[in-house]
Amino acid sequence: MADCIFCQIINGDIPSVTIYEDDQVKAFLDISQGTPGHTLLVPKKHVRDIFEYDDQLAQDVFRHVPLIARAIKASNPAIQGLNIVNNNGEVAYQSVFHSHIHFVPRYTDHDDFAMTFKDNSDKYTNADLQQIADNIKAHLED
Ligand code: DGP
Repeated sequence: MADCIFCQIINGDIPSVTIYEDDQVKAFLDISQGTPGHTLLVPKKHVRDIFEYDDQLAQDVFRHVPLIARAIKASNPAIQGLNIVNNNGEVAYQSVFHSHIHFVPRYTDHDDFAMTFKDNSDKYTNADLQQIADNIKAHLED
């Protein structure tokens, strides 16, 4: 897509610092470097978000996740952990609408990345949870 910044990176029209590339994917440093080594893995095929993946694309992209994760971890002994994040939709903090997976190395529990969600477990009965699960299960074949 001509006006997609990640397509332009994939095509070499915009420079990026590449970590890995093959026919299906490219991994490059995120310009924001939320923490040092912050990397993005993107499919070369333009898809907006996870909802547009078919099985083949999922295999082509997600099979690279451990490879990239291990390389980042091995690159710096100060890395204690790694958050792997995939934002889908503006409400979920997606700002570039070419699907991508963030790899954010973690150095300490007060480095420059945070991810929190509220514990609402006291608001749900087992029946509520079962109903939610049944509803999701009913859509697995969609
Ligand atoms: P998200 O908010 O999940 O859509 O993440 C988009 C990321 O893309 C954000 O962390 C910054 C990164 N980014 C945006 N523009 C560029 C760019 O031109 N080059 C690189 N390397 N990264 C970019």
